[in-house]
Amino acid sequence: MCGIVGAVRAKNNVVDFLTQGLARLEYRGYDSAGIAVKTAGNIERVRRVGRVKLMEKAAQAAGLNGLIGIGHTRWATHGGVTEPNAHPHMSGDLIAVVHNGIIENFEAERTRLQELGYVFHSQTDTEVIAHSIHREYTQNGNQDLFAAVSAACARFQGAYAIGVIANDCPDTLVAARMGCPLLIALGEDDTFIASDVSAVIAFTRRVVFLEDGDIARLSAHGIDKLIDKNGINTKRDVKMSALSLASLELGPYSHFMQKEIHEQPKAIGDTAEVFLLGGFAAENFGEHAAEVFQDIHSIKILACGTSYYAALTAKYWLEDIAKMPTDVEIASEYRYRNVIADPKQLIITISQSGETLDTMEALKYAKSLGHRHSLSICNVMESALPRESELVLYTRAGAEIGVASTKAFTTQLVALFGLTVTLGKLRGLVSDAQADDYTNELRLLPGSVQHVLNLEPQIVAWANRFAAKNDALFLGRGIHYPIALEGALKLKEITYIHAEAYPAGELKHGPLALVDNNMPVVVIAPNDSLLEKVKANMQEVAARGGELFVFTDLDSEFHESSGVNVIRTPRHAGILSPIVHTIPVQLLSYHTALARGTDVDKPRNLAKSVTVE
Ligand code: HGA
Repeated sequence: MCGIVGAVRAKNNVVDFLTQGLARLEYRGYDSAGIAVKTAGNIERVRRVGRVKLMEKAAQAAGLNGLIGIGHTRWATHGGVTEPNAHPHMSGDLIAVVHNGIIENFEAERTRLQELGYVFHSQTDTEVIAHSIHREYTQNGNQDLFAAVSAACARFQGAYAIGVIANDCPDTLVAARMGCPLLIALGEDDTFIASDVSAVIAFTRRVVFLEDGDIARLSAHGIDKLIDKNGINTKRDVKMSALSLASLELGPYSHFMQKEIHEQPKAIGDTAEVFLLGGFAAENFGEHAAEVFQDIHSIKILACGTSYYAALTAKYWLEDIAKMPTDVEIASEYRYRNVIADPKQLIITISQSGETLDTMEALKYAKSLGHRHSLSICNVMESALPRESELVLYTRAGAEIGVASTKAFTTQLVALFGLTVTLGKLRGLVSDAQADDYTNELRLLPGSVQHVLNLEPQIVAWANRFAAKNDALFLGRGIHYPIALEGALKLKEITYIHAEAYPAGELKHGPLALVDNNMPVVVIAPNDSLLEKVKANMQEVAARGGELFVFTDLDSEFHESSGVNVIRTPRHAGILSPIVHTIPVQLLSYHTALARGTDVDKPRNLAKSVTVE
């Protein structure tokens, strides 16, 4: 959440990089955008409420030009969505700052700085960063910007990634990271900072990922100084990013969400390839994974949002196939609970970005309690969670830009299924013949997903009817209950229709009271052992005038009738059925959002990569 960029260049105007970079990072926050550039005169700032495009036009009209600058696209945490609250924030005309994160002790800092005579112009926590650096910088005459940022950072509690420039220091950009992502990118005569690699990839592929506590001083020629959390001079490896520019472009699609839904056969196939080529081998998860997997007797999965639903689905597989007791918990709840730690319980964290702060803090908490083993399932290389974990499996979904997660979810499921079979084999519960069957299921999966994508026209027809509704219920049973939860979440996120999901058997214990002819009820009802139970639950809805929208399989004998609409997937996908049945609920939400005219890729109040608590 919140995207930050910055650049110090030897020859070229920074404005084109700042605006292009912010456009790439807009999925991280889109309340307001702004840049600050050291021009031939002072630092000049352009900020606008709304999208980067608006701000870019204003920057062009103002003719901003300079070799050093910073930029920001905001997802507000402290203070409303207003221009005075938009970043960059300044202290006088001397210091300009962009910030991603939350300064938890900002009230005490603000009081201290006000007592020193500083006047605040915004409601943000970020403004204390600007004034605090100003104070350190000017205390003994303008000194060293790097030292001032270090001294100021020592005062802050909370999470931040910041970029700082000073009016009288036109060759130096200072960057600091604590808990929020930040990287440095090295060009020929340019040095950049950005929240993620998508912002810089059009300029350079050479990147340095900062670690928590790092503070760096940058010039156009690279990193002049870098200290770690202990204040020790350090060096970080330069990595070549493999991210493709094409993966960041829309191509023939109207929305990133649409593109990402349709990329699923490939993303799933790419992720499954880990197990198709490497077998269900422990080494897929790290060099010492076999020892770790032998040393555990249960699993706890910590995650948020869509990743949490992937975890709930995996619980069924892990307990059924690998007989591994599995607990699933929302990361932001876990971290504030008195937990009884178990060193033989493997902690798994799941996060698309690998930077989700709640999940990260939950992992740190688990480790502090004495959990010895951890595994992360993430989609972004070099992100924070894998770095903090003993083992990792990267999903190969490619860049996911749409705020509502789609291909990240289904590839997480593939990874979790691969983990299940791997553990099952190691524990002697999955024979070679069974493993071969699972391999075949994985091989067929991209094709099954493609077949469901081909059902899109039928789903569009349903979506047009959903568009007029205010509420919806999603039902599933067993391993398809988490898919009902994911369907309801997708609908809420991008259509703003109030949606809830229940295990179908739970309907009569309360939510049935909501059912009338205005309440569409979506049922995930594949042909599995619970089908007859689900059918009985559907009768309860039909008897009360509710309209049913049933996603089922070819062979499960449902008949369309008044109040019962049916879409069939072409084949029952067996153990991987939850993955296949995710696709229709994604398409239903996407097309309902189109029919309602909402902003599919940038739904209100949300942003991707949740790096604040
Ligand atoms: N706290 C700052 C930055 C918010 C942020 O990083 N969101 O992801 C603000 O509210 O402006």
